Amino acid sequence: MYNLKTAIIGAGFMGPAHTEALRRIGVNVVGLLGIDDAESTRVAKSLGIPKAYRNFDEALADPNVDVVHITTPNRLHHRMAKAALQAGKHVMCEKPLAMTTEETSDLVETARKSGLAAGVNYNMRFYPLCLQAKEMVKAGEAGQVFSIVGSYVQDWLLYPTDYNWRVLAEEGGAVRAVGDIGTHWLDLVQNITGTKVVAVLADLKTVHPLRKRPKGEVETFSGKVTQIQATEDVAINTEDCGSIMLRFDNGAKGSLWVSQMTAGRKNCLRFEIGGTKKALYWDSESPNEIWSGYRNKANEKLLKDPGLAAENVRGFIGYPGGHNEGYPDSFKQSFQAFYSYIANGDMSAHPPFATFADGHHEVALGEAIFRSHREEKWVAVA
Ligand code: SOE
Repeated sequence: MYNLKTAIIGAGFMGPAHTEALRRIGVNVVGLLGIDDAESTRVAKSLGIPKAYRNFDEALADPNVDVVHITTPNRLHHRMAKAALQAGKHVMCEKPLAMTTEETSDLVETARKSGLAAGVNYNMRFYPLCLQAKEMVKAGEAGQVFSIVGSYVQDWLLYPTDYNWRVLAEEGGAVRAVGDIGTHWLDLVQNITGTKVVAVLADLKTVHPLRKRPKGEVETFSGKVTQIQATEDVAINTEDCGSIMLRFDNGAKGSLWVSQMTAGRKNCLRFEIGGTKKALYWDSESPNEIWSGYRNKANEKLLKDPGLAAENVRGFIGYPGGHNEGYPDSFKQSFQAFYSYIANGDMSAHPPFATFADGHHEVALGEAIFRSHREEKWVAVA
């Protein structure tokens, strides 16, 4: 549909998720690179991708490739995103954009100079009712927003025998639960309310300072269903959970609880936005409904339905009301926004997807949260 060809870099949880979403919008995925030859070949074959690259340089040198999706461990994002832009490819990078603000500011600059499209896959923005919440706030339906609270909780790292590259600071960054999932919540609520977090006060906790690392890598979420044989002890210095108080630039106050160890919560992002006219509540485990709370009349529950959505949200809804949409659909819509932007050709327009500048702000937030936790004080976001 877009006449653009794409290479997927990374073959773990995200590489196949990106591939599936791209195919749903008619993008041709021409090649894939995994961690080694065996993984590249196996995953490319299982997804029916024609080319299994042997290394990153080969992917960049492929004249067929217009767009590169980076879905590797975070440690590699900076080097790869920079090289891809310099090779003239548009880049869609998984979150977080990179490990430090030194890296992300370099990427913002590289993207600016390149004149190419550069996005970060903050897919949560693209749940239809999150877009609807944004429209409600923009239209003044909530009144003045003064509180933004919520959580993002999962349970796939509950046991000390649960392991994945994300738990290592050198692979994923100094903050882990914050950098892996808290960052989604922070991007989402700022995008909905049109605000920016300006200061944070964080209190983080590593529940398992020692985890059992299986010999060989473990795919994200797959520890729950895989029998692990041999393991070795590994010291962990990233947080399993924590709370963060927030100050927003419009004067709103807020708080976020983040945890990858809340038993029974599989992948659950919740927000509650308080305004002077109404409150809004949404839960990613029931993504097809959004609650509006009122003081002087009955509360409302709006179901996802293109006929009931704001006009500019309709284009991001793939199915009629009653036909539920969820996680994979949010990838589809995120990429639809990104590829339409490329096809449109005006790189100065403000896109609905998260830009590298947004990704940079998120990493700056992560650094402020880490510093606040270590120094036990409020920290302004640089
Ligand atoms: C693992 O915690 C993870 O896959 C995140 O990395 C994703 O960004 C989130 O969408 C689901 O959980």
